[in-house]
Amino acid sequence: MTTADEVDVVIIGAGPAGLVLAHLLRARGIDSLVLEARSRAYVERRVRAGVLESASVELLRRLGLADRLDREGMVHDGVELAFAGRRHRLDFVELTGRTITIYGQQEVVKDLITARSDAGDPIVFDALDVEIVDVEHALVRYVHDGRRREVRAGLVAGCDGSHGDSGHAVPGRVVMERTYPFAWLGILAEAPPTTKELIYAAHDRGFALYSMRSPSITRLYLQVPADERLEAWSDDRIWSELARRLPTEDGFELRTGRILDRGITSMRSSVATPMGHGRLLVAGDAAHIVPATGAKGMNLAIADAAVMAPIVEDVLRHGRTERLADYTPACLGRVWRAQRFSSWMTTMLHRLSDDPFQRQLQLAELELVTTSRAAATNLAEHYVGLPLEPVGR
Ligand code: FAS
Ligand code: PHB
Repeated sequence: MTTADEVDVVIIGAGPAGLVLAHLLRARGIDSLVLEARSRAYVERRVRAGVLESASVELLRRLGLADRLDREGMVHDGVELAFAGRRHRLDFVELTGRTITIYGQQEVVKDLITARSDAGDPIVFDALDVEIVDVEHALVRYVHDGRRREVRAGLVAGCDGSHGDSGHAVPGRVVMERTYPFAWLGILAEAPPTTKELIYAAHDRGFALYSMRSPSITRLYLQVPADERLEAWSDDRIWSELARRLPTEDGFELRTGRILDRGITSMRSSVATPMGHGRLLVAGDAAHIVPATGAKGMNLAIADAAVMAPIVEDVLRHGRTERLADYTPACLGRVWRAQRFSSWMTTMLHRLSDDPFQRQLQLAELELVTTSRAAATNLAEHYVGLPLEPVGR
């Protein structure tokens, strides 16, 4: 039994890209149907990113979606780089006049889902077998509660992440990618942060990142081999390796606690173009992946949505279908700037090999960004994020 529905836009995926797009479209009087493969409980507890760029925070504020973020988010004026046993602070406010906000991705997702539900707008959770039947005419099928459903739309937004299928509906899509020979083991711990800001540690043993989520919760990462298994890391081994890599010699205190969540995330970069075809536009991780070192993934997803929304309005409300061709070029400038920054941060901070020459180059790079104002400004500008207007190209 198939039940047909009609909607302006079908959005596949209820992550940051899909949910921000849904709210941006609503603000333009454009209705949408969000189809999410997982349950609400699953997407709201999935621990992922933690850093919101200033432009992302401002966009959420403009949408009236930042009340809890403004109450609970942790505003950071800078970041520390630790290497050769010492910590070096980069002052974002002094260098760029802007800040970042630490607020878990799952909290952003919760806020956006709650706001959408309160507005009575539909999100279909547990939507299975989502299929873009006709990309030229925006026809989508899916199964929900055992019933086959069909939706006709003006446009489809593929926001289904790095494992989603929507990008495969783009004929002749070119995927450029690189993988790194390591991954991140990440934990969420019931242990109060002992510093005000994040610490990126480039230790001889490997990279470590000291982050946080609240005054009682820390988020920590360790570089591990690309094929590492979580079972190989007991709690004790995780904490002792973090203590060896983080700058304890320089007065930093690592507090341990109950590990609430743990996982291994691959480190890879990819860009798939074009970011759309026919009546399909693709956003976020479904179009591009960045290594988490630059804290860009979630912010790029939000930026794609900000680019897409006015194009959707021009197409659906003003019949300007030529604007569909503007989407990919309007996103790619920012995407490649984020790829460059994330790749540079990743190769500067991680143990790449046993080659002493390479290690000396890394240390020279780290000394440069912590002593040269020009180099520090370049890092800070990309870390706090570029303004949401289209970038370059
Ligand atoms: P998302 O993956 O967030 O959302 C896609 C949604 O689509 C998901 O809810 C998924 O269930 C749904 N979906 C998938 N296939 C579907 C289908 N066929 N039908 C319907 N729905 C479907 N970035 C950082 O900046 N910092 C980090 O520390 C960081 N850590 C990460 C850890 C992990 C384990 C992962 C996987 C990613 C991490 N990222 C991090 C990157 C991450 O934050 C992404 O950049 C961000 O989630 C991108 O948002 P979306 O593009 O919305 O994709
Ligand atoms: C996080 O807090 O999850 C986080 C922070 C900075 C990064 C990556 C992840 O670069």
